Amino acid sequence: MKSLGFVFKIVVVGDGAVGKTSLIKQWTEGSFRTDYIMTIGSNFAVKSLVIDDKPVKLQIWDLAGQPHFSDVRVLFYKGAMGAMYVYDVSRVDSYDSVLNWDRELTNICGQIPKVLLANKVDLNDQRKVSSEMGSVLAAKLGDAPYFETSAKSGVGVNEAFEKIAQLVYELAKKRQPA
Ligand code: G3D
Ligand code: MG
Repeated sequence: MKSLGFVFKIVVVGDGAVGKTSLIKQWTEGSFRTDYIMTIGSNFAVKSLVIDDKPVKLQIWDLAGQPHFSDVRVLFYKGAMGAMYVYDVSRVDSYDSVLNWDRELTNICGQIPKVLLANKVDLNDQRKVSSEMGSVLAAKLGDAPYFETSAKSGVGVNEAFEKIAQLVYELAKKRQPA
């Protein structure tokens, strides 16, 4: 089969202000293109990387203020091959929301690879959600890989994006005829 490379749609999901846009910016800095899709009210960024010596393009969709369970939300999720769930370690409510986000996404996408990001770990003295709580949630998400990140310092950010790319790649490879 001719190798055209892969394009993967990845959605970044979580409550407002947890750092989704900042994480995407941090990861794609210097090597990205963003497009705004007006009908969906979302930005997406594209970044190329190489996995297994193969060119892979990640199309990262950034959830903005779309209302829950609306038609545009469905369009946002549709075709996603991987998901990054983000919460803010200084806000327990954003941690509690993750399972709701997972329910909403799973309704539309079924089971797809996911990773969990505990963001803003640079805010040490304001931290309310422990690493243990993070691990418990990751287990509930079907043993999703768990990362502690800071979009501010950059800690953990590459690792999280590379992990979701790897997971989606492995699944796509399995599904593609040799
Ligand atoms: P969202 O896209 O999930 O809504 P944003 O979140 O990326 O817009 O971030 C919301 C606010 O949190 C921003 O602050 C941003 O700078 C800040 N932020 C994001 N990630 C981190 C982080 O890892 N550490 C710290 N300390 N702050 C972070 P402002 O003040 O610009 O609204
Ligand atoms: Mg945003």
